[in-house]
Amino acid sequence: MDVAIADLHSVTSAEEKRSLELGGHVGFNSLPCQLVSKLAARGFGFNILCVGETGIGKSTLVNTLFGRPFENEEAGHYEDRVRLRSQTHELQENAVRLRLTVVHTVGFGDQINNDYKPILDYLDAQFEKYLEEELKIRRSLADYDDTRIHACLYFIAPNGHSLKALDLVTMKKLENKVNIIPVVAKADVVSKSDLKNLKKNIMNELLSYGVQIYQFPTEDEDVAEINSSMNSCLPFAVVGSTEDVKVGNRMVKGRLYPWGAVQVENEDHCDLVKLREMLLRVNTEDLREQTHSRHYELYRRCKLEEMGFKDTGPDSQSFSLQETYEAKRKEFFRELQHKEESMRQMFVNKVKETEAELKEKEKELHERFEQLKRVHHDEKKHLEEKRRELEEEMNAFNRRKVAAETLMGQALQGCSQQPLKKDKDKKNKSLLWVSAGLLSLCRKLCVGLPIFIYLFFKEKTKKMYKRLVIV
Ligand SMILES: Nc1nc2c(ncn2[C@@H]2O[C@H](COP(=O)(O)OP(=O)(O)OP(=O)(O)O)[C@@H](O)[C@H]2O)c(=O)[nH]1
Ligand SMILES: [Mg+2]
Repeated sequence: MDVAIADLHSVTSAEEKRSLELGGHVGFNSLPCQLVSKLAARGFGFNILCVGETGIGKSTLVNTLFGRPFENEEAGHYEDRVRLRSQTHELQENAVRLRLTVVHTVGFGDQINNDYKPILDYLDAQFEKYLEEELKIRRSLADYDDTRIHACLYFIAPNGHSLKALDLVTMKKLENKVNIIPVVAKADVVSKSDLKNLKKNIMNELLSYGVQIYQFPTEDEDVAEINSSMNSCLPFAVVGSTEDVKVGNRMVKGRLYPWGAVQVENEDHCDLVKLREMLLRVNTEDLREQTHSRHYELYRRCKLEEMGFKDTGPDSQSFSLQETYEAKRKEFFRELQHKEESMRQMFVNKVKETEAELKEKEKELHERFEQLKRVHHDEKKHLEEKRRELEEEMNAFNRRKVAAETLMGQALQGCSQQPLKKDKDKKNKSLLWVSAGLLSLCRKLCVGLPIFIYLFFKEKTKKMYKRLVIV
């Protein structure tokens, strides 16, 4: 039985597909209608990113495109970095619901460096969110709130001859992440001929730097003609306004000037209608598809390759997810072991180094301690000697003091036995002895004051001695 089925399978696969005529109405021709009604019931999501300098007219243009004012918060020039501000709106046109998300750059062009980095990060973050959902075991992509950006309106300033360096760099960075549609903002501020030259220069520059912008698809013959003519109109020169101005006896959206009115929906005045046509009427689905099949696929491929997944092995054999997972797991464990070993080795080396350092430090401390001990011992010895010397001096001084006191006593005794007429001389003699004793005492006590006392008493003594000699 198994063999028979296998044979049948090989026969049918080998055969060419045959086209068969149906006998009557079956009903599967309603498939597109089923799809349309299903999609219409689910609603559509469309996400637009507006990249442009502060005050270039981003919010006004989006308001003009959708014919209604969305919330608008003006940005200052003092942002410390570029931010992205996102707003989501539920719109309905007849029975079709559209969940429109508009993301604006805030502070773009006000920084010196890397203005595009937050934009790239934002785009990657939306891809990453989608990839995470896709890789989940229980995923619900049908209800998933897709935040991936489908179209990027890149606003180019109307003044100047061409693109700024920042515009070129940013568009080059964004080209593989989003569908770029360049627009010349505030096109009403330049003359028609200047605008023509500006558009030409911009396209030439984009071409020479190889910047890939979104090309309206020309494969589908229904839209091939209009899309190819629109491709030649790029970048669209747009004017935004939500104000109603009176032109003749009609009220139209436009900007009023002393010399006349710029009608935003007049194709002779600007390309706003063309942009709306391309963005919202003809190529919305292609923009969504390109986002998924080109930009997201590229992100997904790079991300999975980065994670080590691949479709084919080294011998060009197809590689199953299971095999990739196993190979990756083994590689991971090998790396882990290798890392563990190297870390262990590093730890051992570090311990050894620290141990050696500590030993060295201990030795130094020991030497220092010994040195201090020696110094302390020497000082102690020195102080001991000093103390002994002082004690000896004190003893000698005491002895001399006692001798002086004895002498003084004897002198006083002798003086009391002399006749009265010699009283004055005896008094002088005893004063001499006292002075001599005091002088010797002072000399031993200190250096400064005794010198003074010594000199004083020396003079006194000399005078008395002279008088004594005379007597
Ligand atoms: N001449 C002219 N002025 C415009 C045009 N579009 C907008 N403006 C004016 O430019 C100013 C800034 O417009 P916004 O739409 O707020 O600019 P923005 O880029 O959203 O500004 P931020 O969000 O603050 O970065 C307003 O005064 C608008 O009226 C235009 O097409 N032509
Ligand atoms: Mg704004």
